[in-house]
Amino acid sequence: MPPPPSRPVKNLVSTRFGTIAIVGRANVGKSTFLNAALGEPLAIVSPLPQTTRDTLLGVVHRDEAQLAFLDTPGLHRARSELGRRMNASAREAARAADVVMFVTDAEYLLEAAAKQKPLDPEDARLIAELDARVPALAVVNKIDKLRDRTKLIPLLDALAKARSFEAIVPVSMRRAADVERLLKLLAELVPEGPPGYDADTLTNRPSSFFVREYVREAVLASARGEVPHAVAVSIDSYDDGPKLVRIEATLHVEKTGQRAILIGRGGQKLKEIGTKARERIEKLVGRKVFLKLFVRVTPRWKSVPRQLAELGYEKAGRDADKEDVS
Ligand SMILES: Nc1nc2c(ncn2[C@@H]2O[C@H](COP(=O)(O)OP(=O)(O)OP(=O)(O)O)[C@@H](O)[C@H]2O)c(=O)[nH]1
Ligand SMILES: [Mg+2]
Repeated sequence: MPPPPSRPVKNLVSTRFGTIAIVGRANVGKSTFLNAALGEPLAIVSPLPQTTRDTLLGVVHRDEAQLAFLDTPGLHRARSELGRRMNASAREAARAADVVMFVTDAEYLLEAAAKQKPLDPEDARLIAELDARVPALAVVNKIDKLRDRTKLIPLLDALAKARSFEAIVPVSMRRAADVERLLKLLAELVPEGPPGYDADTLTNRPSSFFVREYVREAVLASARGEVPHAVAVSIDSYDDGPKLVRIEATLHVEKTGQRAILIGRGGQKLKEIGTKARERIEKLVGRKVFLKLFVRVTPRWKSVPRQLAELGYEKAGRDADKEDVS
């Protein structure tokens, strides 16, 4: 299997290093931040919740610090073993990190205030779960969507009351200056020490992981309703030639109807998904890619532990068996 993607080596020695877990509810913009911080779209992003299913490492190399980000699945009310594993993986990352970056959506604060509540109940629960000894930053994202930003300012106080945060920062992850500001703040919060990764390390996942993710991202962009969440991707073969990478992958769905939707009339939908995914994979591997996709019904794959493991969704952390309450 090819090595994980890397970037050209910059000659620098940072004096600070730490892991930063990016945690929050689904769809708040955690992966958008990771990509902006890295300067490349490594993580998959979509307007649908529960896009990220696995914790993903992305290492940002700066002169002043090396920041090892862990982008995590959005904490949510789990309805399957997959959902429980996703939540467990996010909690595990938060527990192991030097710094936690808690992300929420500005609209959640406004909605809570409209209901006479200080915080969104799921956000409140999530903040309460964070280890009080770990320094944490609160990030209120998507302020670009607000018509009147002044309304948000007094509401930020509710976050300060819920926990001691190093800073509470309203941002738009779509603004480079805001992302830069967060990186500066985080670089000051991580411990002093030598870098934990080589200067060319971007992530620790192999290319095959990103192939699965980019196929899933194409599905998230092309299919509607329950279908995107019913899909898992497995790699059947990966032939790494000097000029061409040949990949065969299977899209697993839960029901026959979902299979028909993904294939589409005359195979049109599957073709559209394949083209989108192929273009994204070609950028990752820097070569031409031949991608062949199959669709298979694998009933209840989200709930059967053996199938989850086969599809790459391992059990994470010591809470993996804990009853989920978030
Ligand atoms: N308007 C606006 N949209 C944003 C901003 N940041 C992220 N988004 C959008 O919000 C949606 C969700 O973003 P993601 O980065 O996938 O969110 P996430 O927190 O990683 O979601 P999960 O992986 O499902 O937990 C995408 O459509 C993003 O383009 C922002 O600052 N402003
Ligand atoms: Mg995500």
